Amino acid sequence: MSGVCSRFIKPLIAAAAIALLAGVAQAQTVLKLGHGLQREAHYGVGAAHIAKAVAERMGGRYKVEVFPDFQLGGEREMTEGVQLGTIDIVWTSSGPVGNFVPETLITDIPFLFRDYQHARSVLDGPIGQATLDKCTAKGIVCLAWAENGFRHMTNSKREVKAPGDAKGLKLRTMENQVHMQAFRTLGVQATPMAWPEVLPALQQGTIDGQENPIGVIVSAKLYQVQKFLTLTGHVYSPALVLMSPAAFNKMSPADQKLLREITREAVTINRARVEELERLGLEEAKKNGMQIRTLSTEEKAEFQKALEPAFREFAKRFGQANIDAIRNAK
Ligand code: EAX
Repeated sequence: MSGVCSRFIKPLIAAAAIALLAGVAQAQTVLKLGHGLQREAHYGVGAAHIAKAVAERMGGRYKVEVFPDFQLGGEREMTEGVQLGTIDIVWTSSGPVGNFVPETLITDIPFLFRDYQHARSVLDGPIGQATLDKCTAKGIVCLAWAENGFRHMTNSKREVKAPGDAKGLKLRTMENQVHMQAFRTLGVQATPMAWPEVLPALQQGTIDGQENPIGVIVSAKLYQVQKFLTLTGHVYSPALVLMSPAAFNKMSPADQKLLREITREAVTINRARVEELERLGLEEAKKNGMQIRTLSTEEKAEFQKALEPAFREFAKRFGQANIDAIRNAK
């Protein structure tokens, strides 16, 4: 009897074991996360936390695979991928997102945020949440506001210490209507371009300059092709962690909640890295020959004054009350 049993039982146990393993293996969903910076830069450290925490805290149901350095395309292209469901998660600057969720554009207005604490407090508060809630209707799940940092101007032609010095420069901007309008108001030849095209364009001299946070400037080693850096801090550049509804809606409510929690943890790491790179990056830029100009409060006020025609347009577009609610938030 035992011979007969074992002849039947063993294969049954083996089959059950295979089915169980296959079942567990099938249950794991791989989520592709794309971003545009190096693994050690301020998006990369956040993305790494998401991948690690998901592996450790979601019971093997999910695995996040991170694709840095624009492996999945430019930020506008990756945001489109989230809408189409070809990319599951994207960590992007707010730059191109305004083309999909226009409500985010108000956060791109120059000189809107006083400093990092002000920006984070507004974006993590009711104003920021109300904007995130607008994403769903546009076919995107906005998991959280993140951070790119205060943007500064670089160019290869001349020192910029007043708005007039920027006039006529061919400056790459993000594909962002607010930024383009602001720079055109300064008399800059604003040239919208996806980030992966910028370094080649700077190397070939088809553009004179660009503007970005220190972390991006230094991570991309722009000091190799840009001589002048002016610390204008003209825009606080938020970032956003976006998810495809196709992937998000397949998650259980508990897993959705846990992923949002993990993403908020990742944003804390991202924000700390922004400030760390800003400190370290200035040293590195100086060491690599960049001529760095810090603007006095009065000089910065000159840029704000020169932008007044654009501010009038932004008031019409977004409502002065909405702009003041952000500007005056504590
Ligand atoms: O998000 O395109 C830009 O200038 C962004 O700051 C960069 O891609 C990082």
